[in-house]
Amino acid sequence: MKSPKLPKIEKEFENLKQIVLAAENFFLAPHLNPDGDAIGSMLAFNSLLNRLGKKTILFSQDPAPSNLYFLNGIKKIKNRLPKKTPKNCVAVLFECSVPNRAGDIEGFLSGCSKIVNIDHHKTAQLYGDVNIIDHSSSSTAEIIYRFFYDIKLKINKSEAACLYTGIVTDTGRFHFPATSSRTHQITALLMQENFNFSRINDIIYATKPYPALKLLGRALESLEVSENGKLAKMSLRLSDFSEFSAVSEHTENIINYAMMIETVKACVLFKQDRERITATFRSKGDIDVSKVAALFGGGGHKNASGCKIRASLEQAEERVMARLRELLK
Ligand SMILES: [Mn+2]
Repeated sequence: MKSPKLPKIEKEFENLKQIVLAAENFFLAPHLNPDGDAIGSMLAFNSLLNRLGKKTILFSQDPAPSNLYFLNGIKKIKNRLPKKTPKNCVAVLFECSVPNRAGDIEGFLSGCSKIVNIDHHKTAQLYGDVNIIDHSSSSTAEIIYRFFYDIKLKINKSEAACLYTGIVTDTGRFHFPATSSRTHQITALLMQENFNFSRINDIIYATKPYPALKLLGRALESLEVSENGKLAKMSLRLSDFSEFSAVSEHTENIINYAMMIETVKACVLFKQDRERITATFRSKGDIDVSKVAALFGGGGHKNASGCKIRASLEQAEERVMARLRELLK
């Protein structure tokens, strides 16, 4: 599959600069189930706009992860759309491959004068009036950093903390292959702002709620390997969530435990909620699990992707596992 020819990022930065300087009202939204990168990038960009005297509406249909509540401005994010789209409002979407990845915002968007699409995923479609898509960036935070540089605004301490959070979470603490020397250079520059990076890492990586640990135990108990140890599977039932008063957010990172098995090339975690099954995939090397996610209407990266399936847990497992076995052949 050939990816679409991307517009040059310098030119798109220039277009964004013109829009940012000209418009008064902005609407900012991350993808559903927003992560540290989408939220951190959005908050830093919000701060940039506010410093330029712009009015902003921050929206996220799903709540931001509760461990990100230390980020400056996060409490301004509303989970309800305003009744009316303000006049000449520019919508800026963070990591939304298509606009409805931000939720049910179609009506609101139709009243916006322009749409800006900022993303670093291969799944990004070019639906915006401005499309700032850069596959070479480890994170959207890296792109936002470059925009600060471009618009010649010196990053402040709280913006640096937001962008650092985006980079750290999206690179798995500088561990995933998308991490580049530029990622480290940008991080080094951010750290000059003297925010408490150690505390950020403590909050995100060394703090776990009790239900999350109990759920991890249940997932590990369910762990099975097949295809000569190449494929791993874990499952969490609705009853596991209710037993420990756990929510979906408590499953974060569980999938990575299956990847610790040396022989495993791909793994999947199935999570059951009231309406559907969420399948989360990870893989190593050239095994492209985003292809499997796409077959079920999902998306993501080559080595990290996911999808949602309306079926029973057993049916979803059967259908997805068959595709994963094909992929590993
Ligand atoms: Mn990201």
